[in-house]
Amino acid sequence: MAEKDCYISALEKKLAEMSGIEVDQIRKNQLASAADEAKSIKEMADYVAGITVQQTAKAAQPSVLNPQIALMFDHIKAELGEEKGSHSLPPLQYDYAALEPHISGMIMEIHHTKHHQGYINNLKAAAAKLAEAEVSNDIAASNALYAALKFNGGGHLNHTIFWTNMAPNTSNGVPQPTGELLQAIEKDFGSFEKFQGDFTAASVAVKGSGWGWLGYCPRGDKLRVVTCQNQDPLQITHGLVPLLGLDVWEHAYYLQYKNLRPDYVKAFFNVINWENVASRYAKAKAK
Ligand code: MN3
Repeated sequence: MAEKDCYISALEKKLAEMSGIEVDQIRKNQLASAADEAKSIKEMADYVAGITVQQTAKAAQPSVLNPQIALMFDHIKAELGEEKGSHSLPPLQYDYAALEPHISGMIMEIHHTKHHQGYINNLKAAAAKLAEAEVSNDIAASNALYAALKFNGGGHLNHTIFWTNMAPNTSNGVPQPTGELLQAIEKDFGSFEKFQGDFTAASVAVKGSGWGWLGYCPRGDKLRVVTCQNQDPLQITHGLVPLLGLDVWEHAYYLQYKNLRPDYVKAFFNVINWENVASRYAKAKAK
């Protein structure tokens, strides 16, 4: 962890040197406390545009490319089948209004067509810059792009998983997991209700903007509930395979639930697609 922090702070310093953007401003662009996603997306677009690729190696070049850049694109390819730089908005498997009354059609439409699309636009811009940096063998500029690749690549990945984690509720009650997934939940959390409590508490408690997750730990063969800030991708952040994610950025619920995040998290449980979660679990376990 400390090594990672050290690496990040070295990157920030390098980026500040190269781009003329102050470290504080760079941190701000990591959007630790941003609540307004649209504004964040615009800021990130400016941030990517502000990075200049050097044609000649004027500054001392770091010799190591941040390996998380390749990992980010590997995870996107595994989820969406997309090659680096060629990304598009995946269609939903249900109508925007199909999750009502739990999540309104207006939220779903804006969230999908504006917010998710915004991440994709920025990811493509960042990937194009990365390709330029690779051609010039400008490792510093490549590494400097990681914040933007993580934020927008993470946004693309997280939202893609999130849409598939939900489905219209065809019953009257709260849908429940079954089979091996249910057994694993009971083994690792005690009961489904206990899991629901843990997931809810963690998601509600995310400070500012972020995500609540149920993830699979391959090393311990264990399910875990964790949270991520901003659009940080679960696998890169915690080493867990994402099974079930909940967007708790305010834009995901404000139009319907105002500031009542707990009500939104409760409503989410009515539209969880446990079949999708179970198939992700089976795939993760089989690896
Ligand atoms: Mn969102």
